[in-house]
Amino acid sequence: MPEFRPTERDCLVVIDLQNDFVPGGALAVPDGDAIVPVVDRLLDRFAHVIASQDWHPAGHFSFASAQAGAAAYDTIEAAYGPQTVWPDHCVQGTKGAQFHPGFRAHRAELILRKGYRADIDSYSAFTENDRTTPTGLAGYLRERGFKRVFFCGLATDFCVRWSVEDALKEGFDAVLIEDACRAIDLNGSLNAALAAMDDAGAARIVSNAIAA
Ligand code: VGL
Ligand code: ZN
Repeated sequence: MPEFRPTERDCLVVIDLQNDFVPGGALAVPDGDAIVPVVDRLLDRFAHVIASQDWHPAGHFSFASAQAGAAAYDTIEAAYGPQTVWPDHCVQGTKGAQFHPGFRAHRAELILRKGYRADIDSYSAFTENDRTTPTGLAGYLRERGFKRVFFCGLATDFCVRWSVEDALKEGFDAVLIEDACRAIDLNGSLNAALAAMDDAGAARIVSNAIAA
């Protein structure tokens, strides 16, 4: 039985469903493309959809290639604290930064780009990794009158997790649609992310719980 019937106060946020995050891409999330048909069904269940797009300038400081002596997935010390460094990915204007071709991104009312500042990464769609610079999404959602935000996309343990936690901090109800997400899972980061989202007060559901 569907438990969730989206209303005008609900929106679906699709996090970073981009070519570089699926198998074959520069920062492939294992099985990341498996969510494409699940997200596609979700798009028909929500009147309001927002998409985030990881959008880095070439040579972004979160790329291991920009940090002498660092390898991908190492942790470096940024001005604002520890930061994982990644393979070059989602460079502005490249194919890897484009949405997955199976994602009907034209359903999105807003495309929120993030990670475009040369020296700050942004996992969350709300607040950059310095934890102080806002992206503007909270204000947008409030002005639109949304109360509850449903999250899907890539990756569960980084950009989805940080977005869910920030949505709650900003006073929205947050719902993680678990089967519409996949994780990178670095050193147990998936279990840590699920526990953190639970503790923060997020609901966790499967996509079939949402009424068609
Ligand atoms: C992401 C690492 C770096 C994500 C983005 O979308 O989860 N992860 N940039
Ligand atoms: Zn990134």
